[in-house]
Amino acid sequence: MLRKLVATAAAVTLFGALTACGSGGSSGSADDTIVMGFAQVGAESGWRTANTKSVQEAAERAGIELKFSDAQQKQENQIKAIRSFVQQRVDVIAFSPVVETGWDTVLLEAKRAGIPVILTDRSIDSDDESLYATFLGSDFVEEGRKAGEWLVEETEGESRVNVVELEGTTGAAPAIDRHTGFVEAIEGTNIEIIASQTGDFTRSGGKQVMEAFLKAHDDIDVVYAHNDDMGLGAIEAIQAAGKKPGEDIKIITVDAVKDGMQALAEGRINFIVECNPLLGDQLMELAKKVVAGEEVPHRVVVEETTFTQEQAAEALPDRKY
Ligand code: GZL
Repeated sequence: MLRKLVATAAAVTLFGALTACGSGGSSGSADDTIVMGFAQVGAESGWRTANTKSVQEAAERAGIELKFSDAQQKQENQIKAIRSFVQQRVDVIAFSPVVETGWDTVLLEAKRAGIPVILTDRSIDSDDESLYATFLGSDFVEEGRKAGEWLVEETEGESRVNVVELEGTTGAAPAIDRHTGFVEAIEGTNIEIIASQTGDFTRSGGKQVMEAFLKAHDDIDVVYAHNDDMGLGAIEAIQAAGKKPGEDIKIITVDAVKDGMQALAEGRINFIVECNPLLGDQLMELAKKVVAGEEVPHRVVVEETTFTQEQAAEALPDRKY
């Protein structure tokens, strides 16, 4: 329902003045197709690739025209994309904020233009909750808790357990919250995080940081990686150091993408907390309601589970991503 400015200068001025006041909604054009601007984080991990595929296929199924941008994990690129969607007068904007802060200005521009915003996957840290209609995504603190609780149970009775942590992108909601939840779960136990560093959610980042951890520490018992990709990179570093991943050094990751589940089933990872990337259909349904001016919950939490090595072997054949 892209607004079609009329041809004459006078009409455009009048029409422009109306829409500039954030009238929102469509210009009543004959074409009722909803146009969504989607500003994706990037293509940094298997999770992200699966998430992009889910959004694109769901838009197709829902008959929603998708304008898609890949920010290559740079906030300035996401901000540019959102500004461009506002200028194109799309009907709704959805995005996964690469980091939690620095969004108020551009989201205020979308609000003033009358274009609703949906946060998907990651959230923002803002005092103004009116800047977005709803946030559809996982509870990352709970994901961190699940990882920590498994380790507490797994290492019951051991005198001391040294953990190195491969953190996600600095400032990103999943990185901040997965750390918070894990620390909560291990509080008061024999488990200690002896080193933490960001691997930026990438396999290469996880490998480089793990190589440095192995050089600096000879008493690493566990790797807690904020996503499978960094955990898979850590496996490469552990093997190169002549140690057995999953045995000499236990590995816990988050996501449960196919490569991670394969390593789990083969014993190179010990436990995975699922983070479901298949948000596309829910996003499109929320978008239709928001564009129609219907009430939607301000927070929609995505359901997900956990996997042990045995459960991974069973689940692998049916995994969609
Ligand atoms: C989590 C998502 C994270 C994944 C990573 O919802 O934002 O970003 O855990 C991805 O794999 O890079």
